Amino acid sequence: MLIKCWKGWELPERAVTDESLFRNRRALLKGIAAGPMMLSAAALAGCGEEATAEGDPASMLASLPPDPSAHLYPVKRNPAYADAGKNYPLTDEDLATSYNNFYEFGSHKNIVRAAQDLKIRPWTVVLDGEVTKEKTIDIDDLLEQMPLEERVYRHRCVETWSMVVPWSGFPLSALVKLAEPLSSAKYVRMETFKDPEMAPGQKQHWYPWPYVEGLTIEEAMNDLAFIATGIYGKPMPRQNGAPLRLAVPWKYGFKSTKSIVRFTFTSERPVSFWEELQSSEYGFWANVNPEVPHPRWSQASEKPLGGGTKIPTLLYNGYAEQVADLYKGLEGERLFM
Ligand SMILES: Nc1nc2c(c(=O)[nH]1)N[C@H]1C(S)=C(S)[C@@H](COP(=O)(O)O)O[C@H]1N2
Ligand SMILES: [Mo]
Repeated sequence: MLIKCWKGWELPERAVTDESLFRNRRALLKGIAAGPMMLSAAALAGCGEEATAEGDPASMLASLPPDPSAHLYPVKRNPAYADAGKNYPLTDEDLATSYNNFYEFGSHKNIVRAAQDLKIRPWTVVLDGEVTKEKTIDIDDLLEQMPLEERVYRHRCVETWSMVVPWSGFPLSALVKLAEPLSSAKYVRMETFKDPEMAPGQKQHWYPWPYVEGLTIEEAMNDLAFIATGIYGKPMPRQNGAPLRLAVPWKYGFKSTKSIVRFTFTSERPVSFWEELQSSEYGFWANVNPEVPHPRWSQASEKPLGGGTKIPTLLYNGYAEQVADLYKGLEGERLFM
C-alpha cells in the first residue's frame, strides 16, 4: 500500500486536535491498521524525515534504558496547584508526550523519534554569573536535594494550542537560593544544551543556538515558576525536555526552555532565542494576554490538544492572581509580546 508521508508542517492543526484522529493514533500505536484515517495518523506516528525502520513508536520507547531517576516518581501532588485539572480536563498523556515543540530535533511537532537521541546522562547543571560561587551540579544530586512535588499547570503555546499537564519538579526559587545570586543580578538566563551531532536541528545555522530564555529574578522567585523534571508521574521524556525544563504557565510556551544545562545570573536582560530571531513577534516578557494579538494572528482563544472546540484564552493564562503584581510599574514595557 502506498501511503503519502506528510511532513509535520503539512499537517493541518485540526488533524492534531481532532479526537477521532487521536483515537486512531492510539490504535496505530497498538499496531491496529487504522483504515480511512491512516494518512494523517501515519504522519503523527513518525512518517517522513524523522521516520526510521526501527518499528512502531511504542516499542521504540519501551526499548529505551530506564531513566536513572525513575525511582523518585511519582511525587506528591501539591493541592495548591491542582485547580487547573479540576477546571479543565487533563490532556491525554499520549498526546502531551507526542505532539511536541523542540526545534533542536525538528521544526515541526513530530519529533518524538528524533528526540530519543538526546543523551540525558551524564548531565550537569551550571549555576554561574553574578553568584557568590559558581557551582556545577550533577542532575541526580540536584534531584536528591530538591523538594519534588507535582503541580497541574495549564500551558499555552503562542501558536494557540494549549494543554493541561501534571508536571513533577521543584520551584525555581529553590534553585535560585542554591545559586546564591549577588544583589547585582537582576535576571536569570537559561540555556539549553548545544550538540548538533545529537540534535540535528542545531545544524540549521540560521537559528541562534543554543536556545536561550530568561526571567527577572522576581519572576524566577515567584512560586509559580517551576523546574519540571517529570510529567504524568514519571521522569521527563526526552521529547518534553528531559532531564529538566522550565514551566512558567502564565507566559507563552516558548519561554519554558527545555533540557537546561546552565543558569546564569546577570545584571543584563538576556536576549532569548525567539527574540533574537524575530523581536517584533516574540519579546522578553511574553505574558499571555487574549487582547494583545500576535502580529499575524489573534490570541483571543486557544485549542486544547485533543479537544475539538476552541476556548477563550485568559489574561496571564488564568494565573493573574499569582503574577499580576510582578508587573506593577512596568506598564511601559511590551509585557504581552
Ligand atoms: N530548548 C527548547 N525549548 C523549548 C522549545 C524548543 O524548541 N527548544 N519550544 C518551546 C515551545 S514553543 C513550547 S510550546 C514548549 C513545548 O513543550 P512540549 O513539547 O513539552 O509541549 O517548549 C518550549 N521550550
Ligand atoms: Mo510554543
